[in-house]
Amino acid sequence: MPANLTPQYRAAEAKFKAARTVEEKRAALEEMMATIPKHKGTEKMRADLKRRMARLRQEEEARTAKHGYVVRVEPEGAAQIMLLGPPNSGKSSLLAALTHAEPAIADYPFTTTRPQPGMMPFEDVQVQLVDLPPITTEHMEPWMANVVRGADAALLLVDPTSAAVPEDVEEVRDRLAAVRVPLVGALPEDGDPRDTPLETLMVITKADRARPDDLAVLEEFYGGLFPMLRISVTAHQGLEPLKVAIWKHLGLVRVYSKPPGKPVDRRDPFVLPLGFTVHDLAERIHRELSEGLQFARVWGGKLDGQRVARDFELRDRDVVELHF
Ligand SMILES: Nc1nc2c(ncn2[C@@H]2O[C@H](COP(=O)(O)OP(=O)(O)OP(=O)(O)O)[C@@H](O)[C@H]2O)c(=O)[nH]1
Ligand SMILES: [Mg+2]
Repeated sequence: MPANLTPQYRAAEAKFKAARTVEEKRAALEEMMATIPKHKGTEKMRADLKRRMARLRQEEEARTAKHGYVVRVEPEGAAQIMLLGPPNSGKSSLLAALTHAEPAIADYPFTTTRPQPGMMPFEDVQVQLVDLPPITTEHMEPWMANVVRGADAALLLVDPTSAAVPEDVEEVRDRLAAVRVPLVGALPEDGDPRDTPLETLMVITKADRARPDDLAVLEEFYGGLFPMLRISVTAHQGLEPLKVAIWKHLGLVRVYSKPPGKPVDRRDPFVLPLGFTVHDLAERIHRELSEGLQFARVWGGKLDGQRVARDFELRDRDVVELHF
């Protein structure tokens, strides 16, 4: 669906780009949020705006924190994904299986006490996964809300063999909702503006040990709320489908730029939110030149080098030749 951005939105965006101070940036982002058309076609862009606001808030908090320590995980790669769940649900095991990180894994609860990032290769991009301590009604690290808030998405890990399921999962959702980070299967059309909802995939772990009854309970509880996948780290089941689902869930597109008359560079795609246009890509590449963009040629889908306008919305795996 096309984004159909208004001149008011474009003006606010220009202000954001010109902004130097945090206050100016925040004001411009708020204006962008207020003027962006609210429909399905701008859903990912709105989520992107919220994340930028959340990150700005994190930066401010980090600067102004006087007591205790501030925990922050610098985002890297195409997206940042939080691993959330009750104790022992298999978060660290999944991080170890999908990245080169070597977290502590143990059969007792509360093994993980600090955030640990790792990079997950997926085709030609890298996605950052962040392993986190468990969340329960009695215990949530004080920095958790701040770290989780700026993320692009989350995996909610659930051990179907746990005697506490699904109450232990509800505890995680409740505690995060209480700090205004509700876990959602899909972004709400019009949520509470104070919330930063996190798009969440539910990952049922330990499939090698799960009984059909355990799975039926979870299916009944959460089937309508979250996309659900089953994995087993021990038996190497479901890990490739999980990676594909994570990428799809992010709603990002990979775009390869091609200088006129030269071959395409496929090594290092630009990663953009769905709804970004040829003009947005030009700005990513060189901001000063982007106003001079004449047209672009696109290869991908039905296009084989045809000219497209500046407001052409890019699709995953498009090859783009920009003409200034
Ligand atoms: N059978 C089986 N056991 C698993 C699987 N994944 C993890 N485990 C076991 O479950 C236990 C907990 O795993 P962790 O990865 O430490 O769980 P966690 O969610 O990080 O735990 P905390 O950090 O304490 O919250 C360990 O004994 C793992 O070996 C799996 O796919 N199958
Ligand atoms: Mg752990």
